[in-house]
Amino acid sequence: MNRKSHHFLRLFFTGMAVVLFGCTTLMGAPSVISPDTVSAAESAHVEPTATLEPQPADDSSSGKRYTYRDMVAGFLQTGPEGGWRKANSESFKETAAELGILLKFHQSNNDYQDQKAAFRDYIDDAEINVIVLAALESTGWDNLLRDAKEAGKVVVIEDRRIDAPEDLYATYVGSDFTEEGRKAADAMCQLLDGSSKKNVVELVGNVGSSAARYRGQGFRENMGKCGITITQSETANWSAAEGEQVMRGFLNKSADIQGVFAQNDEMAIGAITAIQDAGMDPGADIKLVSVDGTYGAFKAMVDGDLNVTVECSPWLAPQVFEAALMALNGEDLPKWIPSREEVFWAEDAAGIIGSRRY
Ligand code: GYE
Repeated sequence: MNRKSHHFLRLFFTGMAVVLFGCTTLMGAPSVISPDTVSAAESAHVEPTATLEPQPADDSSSGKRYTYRDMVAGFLQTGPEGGWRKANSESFKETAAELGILLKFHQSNNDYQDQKAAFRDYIDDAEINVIVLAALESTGWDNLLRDAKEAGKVVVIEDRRIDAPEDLYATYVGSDFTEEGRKAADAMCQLLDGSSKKNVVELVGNVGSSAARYRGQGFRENMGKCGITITQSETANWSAAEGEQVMRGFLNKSADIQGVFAQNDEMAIGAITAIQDAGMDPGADIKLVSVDGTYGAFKAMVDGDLNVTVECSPWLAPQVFEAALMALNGEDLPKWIPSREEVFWAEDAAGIIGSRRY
């Protein structure tokens, strides 16, 4: 499809977005870049929808002033992993349509080599001026980042941190995974308060990801406060099916388990099935703490099967696109723009579940 037809489609979808999404403006909302700026909409967990503000005229004498309509973003998504990932993808598709950004979307089916090959394709794609990466693995990106920089592309890392020189990308937009781990351990300490034993098993995300590494690190930093011991730990690759299978293995090895730390909600939901099949009461006999704050977790908390979920917001696209536009216009950016996280307890779930978007 040539650029003219792209342009027509973009105008059409943009017009539709203006009609469909009403007049609350992302552009008019306080900037989402500053980490402590939390709009009212965000605190209600409803993404501020964007419509098209009149863009600054391109009259700057000192070179081009980019607007969202000039942005062609190549988004490198990981692959299907459950509620969090689905919401993260929706955030980019919905926000790009609202802002009039031409979004090229690639999901790698959780195949690291595929994701790196797609990154190379985006570097070679002359239309693309912004590349957004949700990295499957935290290492191995330096050469691609260097080539992207030399090709004049803005790169924004979203969702998962990477280990690469900071000058090779504009910024990282995402969570403090270590703090999420600390919060999970603090919640488990509260849940096990008074218990004579505090044996906890850990369901780990995919081992190479920064989310898995730092959540585990944070949990271990704080679990000592109350004498928690991690007796078994194994990857279940973020999935409910593997979470169930690994939890069965844990229970077969020893039923002397007082808590489960699941590094995401999907794996916790799988573990709940395994605990029920073992004739035990999840949420009571065995306490469960997970991370993400997806709808499935709220449902499990309302059902009394999950005790706590530590939020990790997937609605990152507004912050990502705003940072990318600033980078296109040569504006300075912090090297990390944190997303906003809360901790949700089962006793509050019924009153919140109705307002959750994912
Ligand atoms: O916690 C998990 C998803 O990278 C923060 O990836 C994300 C994690 C999230 O599979 O559910």
